[in-house]
Amino acid sequence: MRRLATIVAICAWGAAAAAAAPVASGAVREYWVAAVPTTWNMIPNGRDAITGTTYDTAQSVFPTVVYRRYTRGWKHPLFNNPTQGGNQDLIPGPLLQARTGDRYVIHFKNRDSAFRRPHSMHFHGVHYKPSSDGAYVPGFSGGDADVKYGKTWTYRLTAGRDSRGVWPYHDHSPSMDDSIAGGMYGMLSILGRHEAAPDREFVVVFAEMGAFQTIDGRAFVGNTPVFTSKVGQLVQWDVMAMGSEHHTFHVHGHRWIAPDGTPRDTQTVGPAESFRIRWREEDPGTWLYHCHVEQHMMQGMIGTYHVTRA
Ligand SMILES: [Cu+2]
Repeated sequence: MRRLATIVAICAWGAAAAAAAPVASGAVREYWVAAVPTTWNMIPNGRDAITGTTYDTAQSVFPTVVYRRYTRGWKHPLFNNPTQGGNQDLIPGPLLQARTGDRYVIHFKNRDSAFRRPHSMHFHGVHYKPSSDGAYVPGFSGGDADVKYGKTWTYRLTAGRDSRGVWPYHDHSPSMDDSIAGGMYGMLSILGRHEAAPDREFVVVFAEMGAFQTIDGRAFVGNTPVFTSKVGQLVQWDVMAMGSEHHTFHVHGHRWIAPDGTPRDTQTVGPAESFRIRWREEDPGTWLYHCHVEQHMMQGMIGTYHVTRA
């Protein structure tokens, strides 16, 4: 069953990649997403590989609600992220890909049978009417912002010329505080109309979770995502932060060109800020990537990036 699910997920990602190819006029990107309960483990292997400190499940496991991608009609679950593109399952939510000029149609269902809280999806960086805002304003909001257990809502968004890049989405319902602390967030990834798609796309979400600092909901090397690429590939890092803290994205042995034309190897990112970084890979080896706020790194915000020769 697990193998079947993997194949279905891979096929879906193949289709998504093909759909992301440039077309003459804007395409409709239709996604099916649900809020689902899960029991999440931030440290599946129970240890910090760098210091040797061990953690038991009483410290690392908690019940929560997350976004999960589905096939049409919420029939079958899919992986949220591409293979080796980040933590594939549950946290963060589905990587919602499009190109400028496209329209998103995102069908959302609240399946939070554990807490039966209201939920929603609120998107940054795109154009929409108030009925697709997903943010709860007492006395003003409609069904978009307060989707009750068992109910659905369809969000309609447009990726404008000014939407190129990566953007957060997150729960903005009355239960948003609990939801965001529990991992209910994800990213939109929007390419330019005729822009080359990257060969590898990595999803990095910095967020505090209880006593730990996590990347894609995991803490410490061996638990956080292992990103992989080959020399010669165009790699793209989609980075964002959620919660209440600032983080410093850093990858060892690599540099990129900032918008002002200067080379960099760090970039700060605050709550709900996001950016993407690209380079043509030329440095084989196993490298660290991490938040360079030292305390955050020691509380789990660090992982490895593996580059093989072509
Ligand atoms: Cu940090």
